[in-house]
This record gives sequence, C-alpha cells and structure tokens, in this order.
Amino acid sequence: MIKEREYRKRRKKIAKKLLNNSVVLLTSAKPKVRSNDTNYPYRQDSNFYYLTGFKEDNASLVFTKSGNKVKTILFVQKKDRQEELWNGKRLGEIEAKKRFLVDEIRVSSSLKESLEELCKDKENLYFDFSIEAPKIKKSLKRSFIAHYDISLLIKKMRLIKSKAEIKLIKKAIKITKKAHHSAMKFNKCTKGENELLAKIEYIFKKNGAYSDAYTSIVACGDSANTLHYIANNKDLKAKELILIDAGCEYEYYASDITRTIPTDGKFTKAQRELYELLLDTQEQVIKMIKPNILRSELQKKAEILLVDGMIKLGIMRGKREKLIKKLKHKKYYPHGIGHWMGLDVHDAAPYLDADKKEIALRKNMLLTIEPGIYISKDDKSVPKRFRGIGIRIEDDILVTKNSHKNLSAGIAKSVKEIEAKSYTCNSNL
Ligand SMILES: [Mn+2]
Repeated sequence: MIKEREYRKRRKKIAKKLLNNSVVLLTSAKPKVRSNDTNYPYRQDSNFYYLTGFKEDNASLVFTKSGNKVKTILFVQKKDRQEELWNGKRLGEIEAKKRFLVDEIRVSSSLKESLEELCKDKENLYFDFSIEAPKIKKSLKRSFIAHYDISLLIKKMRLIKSKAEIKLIKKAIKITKKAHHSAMKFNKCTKGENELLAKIEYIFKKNGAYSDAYTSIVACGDSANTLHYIANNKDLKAKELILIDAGCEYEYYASDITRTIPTDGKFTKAQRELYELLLDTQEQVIKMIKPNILRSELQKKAEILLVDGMIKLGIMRGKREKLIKKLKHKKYYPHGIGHWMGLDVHDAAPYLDADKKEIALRKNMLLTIEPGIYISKDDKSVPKRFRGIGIRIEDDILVTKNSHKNLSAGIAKSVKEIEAKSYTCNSNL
C-alpha cells in the first residue's frame, strides 16, 4: 500500500512547480454509463489517484498558492444513507479528515461556491485540459490571466516510480505469472480461447486483482495477426500457437505480459524457429536497458535482429539496411518495442521532453519490451510453414542504477520451460 505521506510528498512536489498566485483544480473520473441506468465499473482517474489515493467518485482536489503559501483542499462526497444503500459506503468528511494529510476537507456539494472564494485574486488556473476544459471555463465567472494543463506536471512525475509503486507492480506481475502458468498448463485440455481467458481471469480475481489492466487477448493461430484481437471466441486448433497478452491490475497498478504457447504443449519446427528468433531478439534488447539508453535505440536493435533473422528463414529477401529503410519489416513487426507502464498499462507519462527530444531511460522508470512477428495465413510471399503464425513476447522491465531488472523473469518463456509446463490430459482439442 502507498502511505498517505507519499501522496502528500507528491502534492508538495507539484506545488513547488506551480507559478505564484495559482489555483489548481483536479477532479475525480466521471462514472461511465454502460446502458440506461447501469454503469461500467468505476475506476478513479489515474492522475487524481496519483495525488490523492482516493477511489471515490465526485471528489476534487484544489491547491491554492500565494507566495510560498500552499493550501490543499480535498472535496469529498457527503455521507448519504440512501445512496450508500445502493452504491456502497462513502468515506465522508469526518473520516476523510482523519485519513488524508491535506490542509482542509470540504464536501463536494460546496465546490462551486468554494472555487469562487479560492480563486479570488489568483492569476493562473491549472486543470486537466483533457477532461475539464469546457466545464471549468463555463462554471467560473471570472477569467484568469493564464491557463495551464496540470496533467503535464503529474504525468512527468509518474515517469519515475517510487519503492511503494514498484512493490505494487511486482505484486500485479506475481498474480499475472500464476495466470500465465495456468494457461500453459491447461492449454491441451481447453476447448476455446474464451475458456482459457476464463482461467486467466479466475486467477486474477482469486488473488485479489479485481480487474485486468486492459482487455486480454487470447488469440489462437491466425487470430494473433490481428494486433488488438479481443473477441477471444474461437476454438483452439491443434498445432497452432496461442498468443496470450494478459495482465492484471492490482491496487491501481498494471502488469502487462505476453506469452505465446503451443496448443499441443509442443512447438512445431516452424513455430520453434520463429519463436526462438523472437525470444533471442527480446532478450538482446532487454540486455541493453540501462540509464541513458533511448527507446529508439531499443527499437532499432529489435528491427535489425528481426530482419536478419527473417532473411535467414527466407521470410524476407534483400539487404537488411535497404529493407529497414523502406520499412519492409513493418509488414511483420508493425508496432513499437514497448511503452511506459504504471498506473495505466500504457502509462500516460511523456516520451519527449519540453524540447521535443526523446526522454532517455533513468533509474526507476518502468517499461515493457514486446517485439512481435506476425505472418498472415494469406501471405503467399512467405514459406508456407510460417503462415498463420503470430508471436509476441512481452516482459516488464525496471531500469536500475546501472542496469535493469526484468520483473517478469519468473514467467516461463523458453521453449523448454513452456513445453515443460504443459499438463498431459486426455481431452482432445
Ligand atoms: Mn504492452
């Protein structure tokens, strides 16, 4: 768990970056309607959560800054017996005062009039442009000299993970590891992609991760060549590979893991050749990770290794430099090498600095490394034995002082490890 002191430390850090004579308004995520009077499960906005650790809806965080004086006020929902009967317990302002290390707690219903008072004499208004712009401008009667996007400051802070954050991510990965190992074990006695997915989600929930960090992908055979295949509803077929991209969210922190496993528990020769090329690529890229390396260098390395390998296997023809220059490899490896991960699976931290230069890796940044090879079943330019194979291998990597740590290294990945996990059962596919 992240302690209240840590949230206060984050708020103090943000406050230091604010201009004098400022007000900051951050609001909780709005509930999303699924249909009629039924909502999707509520999830707090990641930036709001980062500064408060508060999971309730209809809440706001306000900072005021004049000179060196900063005041933080958290607005929370009033206790309401009727509302709580239907929608669950609320903390309420009395308990909120005990818990949060903010200067003041007020009730959400007073936000509008409070803002009029708090904004008096202030010149600068900070808020999250992506969610609040039109509403804020309308609701505040007075105008400010300048508006700033507070989310940019928060997202930048989110690049570097604290000890407590890393601990939660490790826990999420630990649960996800169990889920992937269960899929490896039961692949032979599972009928459909949906059934395998259910096994994975069962493990997530059973272990206290009540949500996935993104919609899982369980894609057998050619389905894996649709990058965002989330239908997960086809039967598993013998002698095919299953690409499983699934990671749970634990206490708001993501894990993001992909493994590709054979339906029969054993790779065919062609599958193995492609798999080992990709695995070697992924491992070599991971080896490069240390402070000051750029993501684009990792991308380049992956492209070189994959193109060399694909030329060797007769999938691509020509000279490596020319093929890469003409982006020919994009047909088989169309996506990036990886992304930041944290409160969001694709963590909303920036990739470029203020000068539009690429941000280099630093200690306690966390990113995924996930090269892939996708060969459509209809691609006549590729030797037949490789058609209809899609493979991705993805791990979650923490940048350390001089090197890196693969936080998901414990999840079976080599051909030998994956084949050894497969459980023998009598049910035919
Ligand atoms: Mn990913």
